[in-house]
Amino acid sequence: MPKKERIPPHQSLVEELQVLHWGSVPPFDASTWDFRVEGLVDNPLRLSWEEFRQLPRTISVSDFHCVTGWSRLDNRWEGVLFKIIAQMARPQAQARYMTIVAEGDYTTSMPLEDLMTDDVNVVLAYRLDGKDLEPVHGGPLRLVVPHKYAYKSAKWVRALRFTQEQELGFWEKRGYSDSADPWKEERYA
Ligand SMILES: Nc1nc2c(c(=O)[nH]1)N[C@H]1C(S)=C(S)[C@@H](COP(=O)(O)O)O[C@H]1N2
Ligand SMILES: [Mo]
Repeated sequence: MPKKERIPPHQSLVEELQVLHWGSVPPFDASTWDFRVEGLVDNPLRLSWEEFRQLPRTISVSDFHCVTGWSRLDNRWEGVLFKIIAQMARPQAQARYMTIVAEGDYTTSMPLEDLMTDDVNVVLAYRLDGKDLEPVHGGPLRLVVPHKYAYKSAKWVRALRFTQEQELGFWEKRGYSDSADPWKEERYA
C-alpha cells in the first residue's frame, strides 16, 4: 500500500518514534523482573526475564499511531505473539477482556477479540529495528497493538489480567476513547 494510504486521518508522519509517557522510566533488574498472567485463566504464569526470552519469537512490522497526531511506519518489532501467551495461560470461557498492567500504575485494557485478531499481530516486544528495546520506548518489554492508538501499546508491561468485565485503563479513565481506532479517529470518549 502507498505510504499516504497508511496514514490515518489527521496524522503526520514522523521519522522516529516520539518519546511519550506519563511518569518516569522505571528501572529494570533482570534478576528480579517477572511477567505474570493472572485472572480468569486455567494456568496462571509467572516468568522470569530469562524464561520470557526463551518463548518462541516473532518479527512483526507494523505502523504506530499516537493520538496526539504523529505516526511512524514500518516499526520492526521483535518479541512474543500475544496468542502464544494466551495459549499457554488458557483463558477460561468467561474471560472477555484483558487488562495490561505496566510499571508505575499505567494500565490499559481491551476486549480479547482485539488482541486475538488474525488481521494484525499483537506482540509483547523486546526489540525494535534490530536493537534491544530502549528503556524510554518501553524496554525491557512493551505491548504493541498496531490497529489502536498507541496508548493501548503499554510500555514496561509486567502483567496481563484476563477479566470478565472491562477494567478501564489509565488514559481511558481520563477522557480518551476506549475503542481508540485511528482509522475512525476515535480519539476521545
Ligand atoms: N507505561 C506506559 N505506556 C505507554 C504510555 C504511558 O504513559 N505509560 N503512553 C502511551 C502513549 S500515549 C504513546 S504515544 C506511546 C509512546 O511510545 P514511545 O514513547 O515508544 O514512542 O506509549 C504508550 N504507552
Ligand atoms: Mo500517544
